[in-house]
Amino acid sequence: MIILKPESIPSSEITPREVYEQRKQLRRQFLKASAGLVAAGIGGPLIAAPGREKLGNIQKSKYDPGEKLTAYEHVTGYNNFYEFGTDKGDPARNAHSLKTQPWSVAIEGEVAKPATYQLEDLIRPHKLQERIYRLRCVEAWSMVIPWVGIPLADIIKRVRPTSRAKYVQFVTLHDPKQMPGQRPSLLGSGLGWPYLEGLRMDEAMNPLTLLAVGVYGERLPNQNGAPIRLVVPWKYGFKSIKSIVKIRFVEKQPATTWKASAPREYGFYSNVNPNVDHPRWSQARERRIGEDGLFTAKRETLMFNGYADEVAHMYAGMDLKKFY
Ligand SMILES: Nc1nc2c(c(=O)[nH]1)N[C@H]1C(S)=C(S)[C@@H](COP(=O)(O)O)O[C@H]1N2
Ligand SMILES: [Mo]
Repeated sequence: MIILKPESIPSSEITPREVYEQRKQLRRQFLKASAGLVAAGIGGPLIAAPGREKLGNIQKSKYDPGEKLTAYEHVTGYNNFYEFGTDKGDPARNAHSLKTQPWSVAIEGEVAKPATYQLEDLIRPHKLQERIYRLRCVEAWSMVIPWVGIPLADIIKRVRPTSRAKYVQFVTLHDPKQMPGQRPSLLGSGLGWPYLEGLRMDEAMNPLTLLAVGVYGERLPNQNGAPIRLVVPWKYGFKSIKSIVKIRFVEKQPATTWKASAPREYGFYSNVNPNVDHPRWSQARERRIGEDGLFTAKRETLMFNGYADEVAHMYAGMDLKKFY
């Protein structure tokens, strides 16, 4: 278990108005969450209903774009998690069948000590951080999400990859009994299972890359990839693989699900790039979930989703039209 201590989100002494408003909004979400628990007859600050469990001891981080947070209902109600169906509402409806406790994560391949860790053992030595990141889906919508997690780099340093480790592959749980979207079906997504993702070692070690265990100060709801998922904010959302059971260090660029399914449309890198269109649509603009109305202007998509200062150096000299 991650040790749980109730904690409200403190506001720093002086914050720009927008950030302050956002803090207020975040606090309201917390109050709403606790009200829900009391209404459910569970009450008490330490205990939460299944799927609504506060995480304690969360360190604030500098990662905060200062934009309005996407409402909790959208973050947890509008999801892509094809293991539970292809409609945006399917994961929230269906992911209750995922059993997230106990959960173990295998660390394999080119590492000093390959081992299978109980999730708690993987997480416990590290301090949880809140990081507010933009998430830009390849489908041209975006959100601003307050994740809770630990930098992937911290875990990688602990498991000590060998010098042959050039890439990291991530694997989602494969269990059609728990994941209806993995059962053969005419209405299925057509994706192969398990869902696979990968990063180059420098991308995996980049300080922005997060292993998330929570959102909005609470343990991840199943539909968001409980109990542990990746968040790579400068890449299209599909790189942020959910419900991870295996992290494998490898020499060669590993297979990834979307590239395997449509290599002309999805590449290994999948960096958010307004200048490289998807073959079937433009990537220049995006719709911010929750602010759409008939007259709401779409937002310009930013190079590397706005994280160029932190990540552009990793792609210096690469033709990003070729390495999409
Ligand atoms: N295992 C798995 N991980 C996945 C997906 C999926 O279908 N299966 N969808 C991806 C896509 S396309 C997006 S946009 C993000 C969405 O994360 P969220 O629902 O927490 O916003 O998860 C990504 N991770
Ligand atoms: Mo996505």
